[in-house]
Amino acid sequence: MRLVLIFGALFGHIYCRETFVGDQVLEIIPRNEEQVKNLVELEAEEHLQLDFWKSPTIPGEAAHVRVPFVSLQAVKIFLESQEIAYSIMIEDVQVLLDKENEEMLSNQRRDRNGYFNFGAYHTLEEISQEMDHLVAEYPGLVSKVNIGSSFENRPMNVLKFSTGGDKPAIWLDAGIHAREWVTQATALWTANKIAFDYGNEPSLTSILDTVDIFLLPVTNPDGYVFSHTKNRMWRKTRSKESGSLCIGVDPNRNWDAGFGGPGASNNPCSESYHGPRANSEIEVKSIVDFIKSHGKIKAFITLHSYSQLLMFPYGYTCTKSDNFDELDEVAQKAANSVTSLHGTKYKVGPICSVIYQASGGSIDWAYDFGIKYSFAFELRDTGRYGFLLPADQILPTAEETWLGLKTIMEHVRDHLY
Ligand code: 0X9
Ligand code: ZN
Repeated sequence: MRLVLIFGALFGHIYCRETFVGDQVLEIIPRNEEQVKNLVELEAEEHLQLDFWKSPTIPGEAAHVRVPFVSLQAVKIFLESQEIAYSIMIEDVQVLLDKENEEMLSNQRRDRNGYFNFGAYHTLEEISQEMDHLVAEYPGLVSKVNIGSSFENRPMNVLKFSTGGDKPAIWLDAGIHAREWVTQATALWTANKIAFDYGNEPSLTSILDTVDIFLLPVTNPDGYVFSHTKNRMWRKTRSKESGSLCIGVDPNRNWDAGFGGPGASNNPCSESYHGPRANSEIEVKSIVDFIKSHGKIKAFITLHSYSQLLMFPYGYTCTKSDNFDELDEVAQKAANSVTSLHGTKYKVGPICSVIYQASGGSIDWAYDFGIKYSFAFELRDTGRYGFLLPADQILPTAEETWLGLKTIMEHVRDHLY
């Protein structure tokens, strides 16, 4: 059996999976506007194949970039010639991937009793199975709602937590960006937590006695599968468009909120390509349709990684939202809840000031649609591992995030409108 697994791993590596041997992730800190401009220009150099994990913004703020081995020398020479300070965040991306793979192949993913290991990364199939298992285990509370299919025809299944009746609801999604693996894992842990705590933990119990919760753990299933089987760094959907060789759209630039504006690209090969039109991605459209037809969604929360941020609208504009003060207060309180468990520090604010102007994002759409409690989390870490967060951080991440989510949900419960 072991041998089969080892050969499977080797075969996967050599014949179909993209490797990142010698790729480094650099942390680059521009000192002044001139250096920011240089980095923005560097980001636009297509031939270098740079993967900006965190884009340059303002002087003093770090940018993170994965540099393919073949471009390393050129990039370092460029940075040194411009006297831009940088350090190596990840020495060799493939070393981390090998470790991750080894863990995925070992049998740590179910414990001795056959129970699902929430502290490991899982394939889409395993996640689906566990969702079914949860529905079977808590039939009076949890059900599965199919809201559509992905571009490659995979079902988009939402877990509905409801104590019955026609209640207002909270929406929670994860994994709209494929490679942000800690988010899908956190969502699944959260699903299990909600089911287990109902009737046992007073706060969650009172929340579910007042509102339903809809939880979509894998918003971008095609991308997630691709990130497991072909390219661990995949972010976008897997949709194809005639006239371009490049595949996929950034599903968090595809919502009908300032669509096509600043912070999105019209280049189909870009990692932040907004797509041919708003809602062109069936994954986005399916959520929009579901939320519109439900009619009583009062909060919209989305999980991303990484950077440890808790954000609210707007991203497409830098003007303040109507209930800015309330959102800021709730977010601050939720971030404090997150921090209370393991000391993980979060930054709080509107998308535009906390990261960058970014149009076509989900929470902006939700907010303008009338869902006034709209938040985006960026989970751990701040860059040591970035998207490649080791599996041993899944449980602490999920546990602390839950405290923040609960703080928001309590506020929603007490402020139904
Ligand atoms: O750029 C993004 O879409 C998010 N950052 S990530 O590194 N996870 O890709 C930021 C999400 C902010 N939300 C909106 N732009 N609505
Ligand atoms: Zn993301």
